[in-house]
Amino acid sequence: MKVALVMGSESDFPVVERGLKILKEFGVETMVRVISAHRTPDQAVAFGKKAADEGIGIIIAAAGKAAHLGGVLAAVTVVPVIGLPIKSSTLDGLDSLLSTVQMPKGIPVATVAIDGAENAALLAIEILALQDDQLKAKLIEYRAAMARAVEESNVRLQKHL
Ligand code: RP5
Repeated sequence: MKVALVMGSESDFPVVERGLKILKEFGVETMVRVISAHRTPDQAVAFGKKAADEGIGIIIAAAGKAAHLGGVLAAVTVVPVIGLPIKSSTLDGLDSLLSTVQMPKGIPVATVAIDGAENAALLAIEILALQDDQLKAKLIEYRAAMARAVEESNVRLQKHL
């Protein structure tokens, strides 16, 4: 199953790319699209409607400002949607966060932190890992490597004190 990373504008890509990198490191198949809920609404609905048939297992929807992309996609598919609010220049991403996370009951969008592309990717991998033992093993090793890095940083810091 692949993960689709959909963003409202090419200007979102520098953030989205951080998640894309992690998905690639884990060997997950991806597709990346620029589709806007406001500027190309027909394409957004069409993409959501055929997502399941195209073998998409999870959609990461990145958008900023009045960030309706995740909600629009989630409205037309039962493929899980992870919302990635992008930090906008005017309201520091609070607008994006609230318009992504505050979905009405019945249509969930699992929203990560503002600009939290890494966690969006890791959450997608965790969902896929429910049915993929190799991915699960990689996630466990990823966590262990993270813990080792923290311990090493602690040792480094102690030397300077
Ligand atoms: C949203 O508006 C996009 O997701 C982007 O975060 C924001 C600004 O888009 P651009 O004006 O940079 O294209 O639709």
